[in-house]
Amino acid sequence: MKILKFRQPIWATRLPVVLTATIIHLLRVTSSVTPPPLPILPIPSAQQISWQLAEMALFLHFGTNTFTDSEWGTGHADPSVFNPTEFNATQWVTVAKQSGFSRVILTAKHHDGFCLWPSDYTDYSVKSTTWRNGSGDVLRDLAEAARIGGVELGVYLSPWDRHESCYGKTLEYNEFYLAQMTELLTSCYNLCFRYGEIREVWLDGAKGEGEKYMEYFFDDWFSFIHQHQPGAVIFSDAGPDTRWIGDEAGVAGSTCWSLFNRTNDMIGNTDSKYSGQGDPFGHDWVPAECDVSIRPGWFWHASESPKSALTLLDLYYKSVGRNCLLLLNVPPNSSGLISQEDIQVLQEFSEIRSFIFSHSLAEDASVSASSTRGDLIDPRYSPHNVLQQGTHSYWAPGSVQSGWILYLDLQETIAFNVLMVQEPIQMGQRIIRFHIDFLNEDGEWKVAAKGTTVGYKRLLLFHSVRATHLRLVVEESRADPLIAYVGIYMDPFSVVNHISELSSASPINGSHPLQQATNRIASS
Ligand code: FUL
Repeated sequence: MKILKFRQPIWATRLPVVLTATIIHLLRVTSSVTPPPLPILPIPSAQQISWQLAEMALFLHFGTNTFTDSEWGTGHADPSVFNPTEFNATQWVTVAKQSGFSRVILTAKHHDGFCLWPSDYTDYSVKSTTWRNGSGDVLRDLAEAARIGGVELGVYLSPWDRHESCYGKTLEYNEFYLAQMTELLTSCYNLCFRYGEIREVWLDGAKGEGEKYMEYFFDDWFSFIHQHQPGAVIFSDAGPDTRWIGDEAGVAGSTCWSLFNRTNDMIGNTDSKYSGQGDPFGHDWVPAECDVSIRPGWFWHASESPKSALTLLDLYYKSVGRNCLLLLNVPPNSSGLISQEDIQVLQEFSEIRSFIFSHSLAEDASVSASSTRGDLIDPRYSPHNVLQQGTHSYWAPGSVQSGWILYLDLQETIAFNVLMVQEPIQMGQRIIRFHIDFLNEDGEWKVAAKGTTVGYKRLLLFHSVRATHLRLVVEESRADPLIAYVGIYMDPFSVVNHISELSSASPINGSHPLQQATNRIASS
């Protein structure tokens, strides 16, 4: 039997396509689209944006100090002490990934001068150890594990070198340092594989008192690093790409600008207040990195234990939540592995973060604004964009408006105690001061929390409020404020000392904080 198939005529199958194209064409000719507002300078480079989006990086302090129970090695420890019999870089990378860190930074050389890669320019390296018969290379294994695990790699090459005999001789040492940097950043002279893409180069001006005077040619080093690894950001006390926050406690100023004047700060001699807050009038974009160790020391010591997961949560609010990157040091132990106690804490920290932040309680809100840029039907600048995760889309107010307000109708009464706000930093950092209000039962607007700068991400923790209607009011801004994201959350773990400030002490002692918080919510 022959089956006759019904065939649409060609013109009918193409009709929907033709109609859609015609509508788009009509829209184009009848309404002109309002262009985006101009960015306000300075703005970040593409590398700085991708660095900031990472939010957290894991610092790995490892070397002879790990075996000699020291922090600042003298530079004269016998290299044979370095013998991490169970060394496994894949474990380091797995721990980083599973706890939400997408970048790892290794102390390729710390102040003692011992190199974790077989440098041709010194005999003080893994080459002179019995570990793997002198053919091991910590950086090579880490680079390989990071590449396979999809984690970004950074290196710390300490300028201060207590081993190298030419340290103190300006030209000689600058050549020596740059030669070592070349080994880290480029392929070797016969093009063999070295360490692949390096995303961050970390260096500082730390030096003990009374040590030899040494002038570092930072500008030469920085140009050279950018030439060889264009995807890398350079960290130092004063940039060029990311700056030190000015303390080793992992805490940023509650006002924190990515704007900065590089010429106002000197590597090795920073003004911690200036570094901690940045500069609303700064000409350079140099966002801050908050470095802190999970343990009291930077290197592993058998006698020390890690901070609690709730302390890490507090640090997260005070670093990532204040427009910075959190660089958390988790030092591998003398067997060459990250210790179980540290892994346990990192896992809890990760569970707590996803418990609080995986869903905004405002995700189904309806959002309106005091004004909106462009045509009302143009979704480009719509207030509704602030519910979308990320910094790509944003709400833009109409030009030259004096009040900048976003209204959120949550559709039901919701209890929350954390606000997250983000600016689209690709357009520059703008907001100087803002507050969040809720409508109380008497129909009056009450302030829930106040904040100053926002930048990439601002988290405010406050006493819990229950409300159906909220408004975010931008009080002062360098230019029309643009808002990429607004989210509200409930954090049952932290305690508020006073509005907008967190306590560092945890209210919950003992076993697993997640379990305790869940019990607390269930019984309330
Ligand atoms: C400082 C160093 O002196 C410490 O040992 C540690 O490496 C810390 C991250 O930076 O400048």
